[in-house]
Amino acid sequence: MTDAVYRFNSAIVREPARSVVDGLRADDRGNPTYEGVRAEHAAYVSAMRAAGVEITLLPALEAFPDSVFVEDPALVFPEGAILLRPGAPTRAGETKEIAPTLHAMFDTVLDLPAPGFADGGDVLNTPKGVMIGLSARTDRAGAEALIAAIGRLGRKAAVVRTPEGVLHFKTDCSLLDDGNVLTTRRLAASGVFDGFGQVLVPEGEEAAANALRVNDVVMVGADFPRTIEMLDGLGYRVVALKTSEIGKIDAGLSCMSLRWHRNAA
Ligand code: CIR
Repeated sequence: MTDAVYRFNSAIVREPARSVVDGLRADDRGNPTYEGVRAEHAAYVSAMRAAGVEITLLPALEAFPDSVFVEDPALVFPEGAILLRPGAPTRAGETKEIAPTLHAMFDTVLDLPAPGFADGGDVLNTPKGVMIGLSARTDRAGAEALIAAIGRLGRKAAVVRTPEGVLHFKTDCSLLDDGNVLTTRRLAASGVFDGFGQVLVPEGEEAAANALRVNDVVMVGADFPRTIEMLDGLGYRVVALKTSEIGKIDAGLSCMSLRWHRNAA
């Protein structure tokens, strides 16, 4: 058993589908290439393994362009998994696709009840409790139902706000360690991280806020040199990973895995 919320020994990932070029996005910055996404995904999987995580690799789902972003249709904790109800209609079916894997890997698998919606990208697990950001994908009913489900797993959760126009709560933040978060200025301004040490991403590198602490390393988008230098200077072991292709469809490093610490039976 481990307490640190960034200690992981297991993760589920899914191969990108060729249809990933049609992934959802808020602004058109051009399509990502399938080969580019594949390369970014492969490097991510290698970095996860190097960080000490055992990977369960699921096959691509052509019918779901965004299905490589397995973080959104489910939530996992050492105590059990929760099948979510993604807020984008084109992603709703991803839950059914990942359910059998979760049932095979967890003794406890809960369903988020209708009618609310919640995406895993809106959920940040911290040592002080789980934060659930309201967004265009996660509504009040979904967040409230999720708090109840998380409670059934023995954890506490609270609703917070995602800045206007930001896809997911975690688009703008990530946990660096037990007491510190990496966040954008706009999210920090809401006061949501009062009580945490807050490391602000440099202006112009907002997308770097979706970093990922995994065991002893912090994975950061390679296109954000000032953030990398800053975290390096603060003593974090940074692993830079290319995210420019997945970035075109509003994704970052947390989106590509479901991570947890699996306790020995
Ligand atoms: C979407 O809009 O759903 C995908 N194109 C990106 C999902 C990113 N997921 C995440 O931040 N957890």
